[in-house]
Amino acid sequence: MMKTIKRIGVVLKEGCDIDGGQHAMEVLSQSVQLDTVIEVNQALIKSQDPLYLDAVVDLNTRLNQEVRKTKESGYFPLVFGGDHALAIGSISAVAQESHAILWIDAHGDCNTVESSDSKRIHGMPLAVLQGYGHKDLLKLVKQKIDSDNIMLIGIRSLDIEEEKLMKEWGVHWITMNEIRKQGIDWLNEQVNRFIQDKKHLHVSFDCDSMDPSLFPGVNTPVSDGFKPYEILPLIKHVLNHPGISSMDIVEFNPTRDQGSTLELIKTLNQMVIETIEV
Ligand SMILES: [Mn+2]
Repeated sequence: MMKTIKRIGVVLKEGCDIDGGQHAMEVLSQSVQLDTVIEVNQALIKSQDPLYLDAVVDLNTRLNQEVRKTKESGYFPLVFGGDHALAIGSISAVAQESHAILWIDAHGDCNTVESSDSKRIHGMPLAVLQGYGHKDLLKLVKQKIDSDNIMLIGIRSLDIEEEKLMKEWGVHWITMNEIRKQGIDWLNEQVNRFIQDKKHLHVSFDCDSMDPSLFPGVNTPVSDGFKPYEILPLIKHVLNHPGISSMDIVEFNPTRDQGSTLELIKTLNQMVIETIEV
C-alpha cells in the first residue's frame, strides 16, 4: 500500500550545545519541503543547566505528539534534525511491542547522566528509549525498546562507562573496525539477519556515521566513517522492509558543511520517496 511521507523538521542544538545546528532547517528547507517545523521554546533555556533539560523535554513532548498524529493519519514520519536528542520524541511516538531500531552512528548514544562525560542529551537517547536515564526524559517513554531489538552500526567512539552499560543491557553493535575487517557484504548479512523477523522497524541515521572528510557538516565528527557506496545501498534495502515505521536523519550542522552533507540528506530524502511512496 502506498504511503505518503510527512516531513518534520526539528530545530535543536540544545542536546549537544554546539553552535551551527540551529540553522539546519533554514538551509534544508531550501531544497527539501518540510511539512512542519518544531522549535525549542527559548523561554525554557536555563544557562545554569548544562542538560537544558526543560527545553529538551518540552521539545520532545511536542515532537512525540506530532509524530504520533502523523502515524495515526497513515503517513510515514521522516524527521530531520537537529541533534540526536530528538530521537527520544520521534521513536517514543512510534514504539510498540517488539519495535526494532537500526541506529547508524559513530557514537553509541547510550549514556546516562551519570556515565556521560559531556553531559549532553544527544549522547543519551538510545539509553532513554531502553528505559535508562533522567526521570524527566523517561516520562516520554511509554513503551521501552528491548535491548535485543537494537542494532548499532558504524560505531567508532564509545565512552568507557557507556560501553559497559551497552554490554550489560545486551545491545548489539558493530564497530567500523569490524566492518573494515569483515567487509561490507558481512555487514549487509548481519543487518539482514537482524531485520528479517522484525515486525516494526525504525531507522535512525546520524550524519556523523559518514566519513567527515567527505561529509563535514556534523556536530561531532569522528574519522574513518562510511563512504556513500558502503551504506546507501544498505539503507535502501532496509527502507524496503515491510515493517518500516519511520526514520530520523539527524546532526546536520550546515555551518561546517561545504554542500556535500546537504546533498547526502537530499539523496536520503529521495531514497525514502522511492521506497516508501510506491
Ligand atoms: Mn547520534
